[in-house]
Amino acid sequence: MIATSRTLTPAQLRSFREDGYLVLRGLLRPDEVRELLENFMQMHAGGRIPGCFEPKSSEDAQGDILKLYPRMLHPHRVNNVALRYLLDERLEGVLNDLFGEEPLAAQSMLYFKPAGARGQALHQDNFFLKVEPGTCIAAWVALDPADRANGGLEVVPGTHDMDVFCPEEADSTVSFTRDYVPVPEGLEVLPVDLEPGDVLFFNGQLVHGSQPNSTVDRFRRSFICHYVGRSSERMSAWYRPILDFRGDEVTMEENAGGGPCGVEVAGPH
Ligand SMILES: O=C(O)CCC(=O)C(=O)O
Repeated sequence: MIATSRTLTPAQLRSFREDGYLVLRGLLRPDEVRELLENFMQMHAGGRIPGCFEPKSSEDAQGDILKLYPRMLHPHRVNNVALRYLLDERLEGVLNDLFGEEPLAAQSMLYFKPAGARGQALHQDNFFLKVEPGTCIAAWVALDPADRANGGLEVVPGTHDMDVFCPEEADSTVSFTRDYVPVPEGLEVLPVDLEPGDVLFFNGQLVHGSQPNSTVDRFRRSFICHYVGRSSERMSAWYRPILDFRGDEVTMEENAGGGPCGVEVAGPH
């Protein structure tokens, strides 16, 4: 499909270009949020889905709640509800405008992030997706209120047009992932509070992450999708198959190099 729709206002587009992120409030309706929540909780209740959802038994989890509620990787490959929302036409319209061309879908994830779960250290998505030229864009869909107490998303405005940084090692007591990008001098971390149905779009250079969920009784569930523009020439093969918004597979050359940091990254971020 050609990028013709103009979904966003000029001010919204300008804001995305200037800050590297944009929040659209209430993009999904309450009944749609409920549908997604019911869908993913049902999948959770169904247990292990090889390659997508790999929870441990209570015994093996050894008190780590994230081992009972690990994130789902690429649920759209095994679940039609996830696929439908990954390829939702409202997201397509926004992404058309943000990329300035046809968007393609590379990834979906579902984070349960229950009370007590660790967060995800600051990082840049394009360190992992390795999209060239250009970068990827994430659509982070809040399914619960996401705030400072339950480990909502944090962004570092000003990093969105910087190069990819070589990560350091994260503190594993507060992050379940390994890589950590320190906040560049002069910039600040900004928490983005969201309500269910709000969608945060951000580009793949923007440094972002989240703190632990410090509540005792609240999930912070989010459906997270990553997209690339049609004119991208190379990216990590881990995200194949790439789909257009009709659901058809699109081929793209593998970006096989180690990236600017000289590290092989093959896998989720
Ligand atoms: O939702 C989170 O806590 C972090 C998600 C994230 O950083 C990502 O999807 O790249």
